[in-house]
Amino acid sequence: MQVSLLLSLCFAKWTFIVGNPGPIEDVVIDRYSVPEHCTREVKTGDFVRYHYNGTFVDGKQFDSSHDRGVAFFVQVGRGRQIAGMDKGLIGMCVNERRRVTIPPHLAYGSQGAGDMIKADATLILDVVLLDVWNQADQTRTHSSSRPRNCRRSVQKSDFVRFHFNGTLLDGTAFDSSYGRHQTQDSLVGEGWLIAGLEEGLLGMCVGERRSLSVPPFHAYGEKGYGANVPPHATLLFDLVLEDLHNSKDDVTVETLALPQSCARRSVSGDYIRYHYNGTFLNGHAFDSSYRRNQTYNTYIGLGYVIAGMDKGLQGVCVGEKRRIIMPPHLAYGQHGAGKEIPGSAVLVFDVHVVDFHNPSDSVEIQVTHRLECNESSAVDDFIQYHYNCSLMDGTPLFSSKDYQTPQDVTLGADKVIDGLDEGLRGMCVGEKRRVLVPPHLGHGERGAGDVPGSAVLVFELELMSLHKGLPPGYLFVWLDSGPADLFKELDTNHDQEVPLEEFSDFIALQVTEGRGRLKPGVEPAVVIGDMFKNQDRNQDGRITADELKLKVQEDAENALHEEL
Ligand SMILES: [Ca+2]
Ligand SMILES: [Ca+2]
Repeated sequence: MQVSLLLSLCFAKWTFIVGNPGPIEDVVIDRYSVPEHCTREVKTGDFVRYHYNGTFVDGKQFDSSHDRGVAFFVQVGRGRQIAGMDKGLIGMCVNERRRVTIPPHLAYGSQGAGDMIKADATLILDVVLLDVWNQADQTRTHSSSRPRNCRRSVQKSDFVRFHFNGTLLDGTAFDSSYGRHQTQDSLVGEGWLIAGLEEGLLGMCVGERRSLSVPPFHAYGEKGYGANVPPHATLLFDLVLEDLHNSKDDVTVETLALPQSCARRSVSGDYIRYHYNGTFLNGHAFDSSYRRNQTYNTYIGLGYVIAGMDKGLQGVCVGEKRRIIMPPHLAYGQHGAGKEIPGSAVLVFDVHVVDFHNPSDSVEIQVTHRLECNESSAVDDFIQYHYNCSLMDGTPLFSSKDYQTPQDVTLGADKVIDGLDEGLRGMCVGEKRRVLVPPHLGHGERGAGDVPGSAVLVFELELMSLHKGLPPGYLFVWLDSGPADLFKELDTNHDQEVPLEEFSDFIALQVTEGRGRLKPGVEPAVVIGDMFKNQDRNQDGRITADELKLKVQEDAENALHEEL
């Protein structure tokens, strides 16, 4: 305060006082330290902040702004400081150090100033310039790196997250978002930020780096801010825009890759299995299902996942790759989630849809090689078939080609997953099919072996052989009405008893001649042996006329009993 008084004492009256001529006529300037780069030199009318140390020619100090810790602020060339300083600062650069020797007639003249400065004193001011600006200045913006693909740039009412380093014009750091390890977050154009930042952010792309020079009247002005921004300070910012959205934003979906065919697109209520890479707009990754080597699985449209994902996964095809960009109000909001996702972050998910299904789905059958036939596979039939089983993304799981013979099964016997059993029905021998089995008809939510939980399975099937089956419990059926007197037909040598050999020969002949059919899928001898045992009630190795009671008749009687 004292010095500002001293230096700003009205000197107008001295200008006409002719004192003793001093040793020098004008200020003498020694620019003993000039910065390499000087973008601007002080001109008349500029406002400056500078530190100084004032001494007399004998070296005795009369004043120092350093001692007070507050730089001196003044407009240059307007008579608001001693004339010698108005002259002595012209052409000075920030961080330049000069020694200005001021003859008394350009200082306090023959009257001196107070007790401290005697009459006709020559003053030596050692000055370092801290800041220079002008009322005509504007916020200056320089983009040092702008991404090639800039889809969007900052507009008024956008919300931004940016990093910055803030320095004063002399290089002193006053603030940095990096030091806080979090971005500076703000609405733009709503007065949340100083005017210079608002202006400097407009038009920025995510990933762009800008340097700003903000005059104090677009920054913190005459009050300064906190301990680090002095009054009347020009501020320099190095900005990097990290994130950008508007509260009116909706989910953005970009298709990255579509499969050649897409028979069906997902709708609410579908259950989707997908892989994803999650990044922020600046490209930094925060999560990946690939890293866990496990798909993310969810119902969509039912609120099980963040709203942006619920929306972004609508209408996908199996195998599709899409990018889903969601603003924070459709993701984790202004508070973020965990350590990974900061508040107000826009999330970018690159999604690969592995499969989806609906709990109401049935088996989907596509005939890829169609044949006409009289007899197609049905429940109870014994069939042989080849198959390749894979996931919807093509990952192979099982194949009958790994074995020497085709797979065989009796349909409807609960020997294979329900969806496969169903997919094998109605086939002609030689027919080929592609069958999609939803998990509830496959291996369910838990999966099995290499089959992931809730996976849709794809079967490529070919029916190799078909043996029409018998109803459950039957070992043999007549294809015509059968003989009227069965025992007589069985007992070919007419000795009133039928041993196994006689029985076997007879049944084999019926099968060969197409009059009857044995239960398929088991060795005929085994089936016939079982039939024989069923009829040989006393187990003496011979069937008699009394014992003979075919299963068909027994069943007919049973049915009759039940009716009764
Ligand atoms: Ca006999
Ligand atoms: Ca017997």
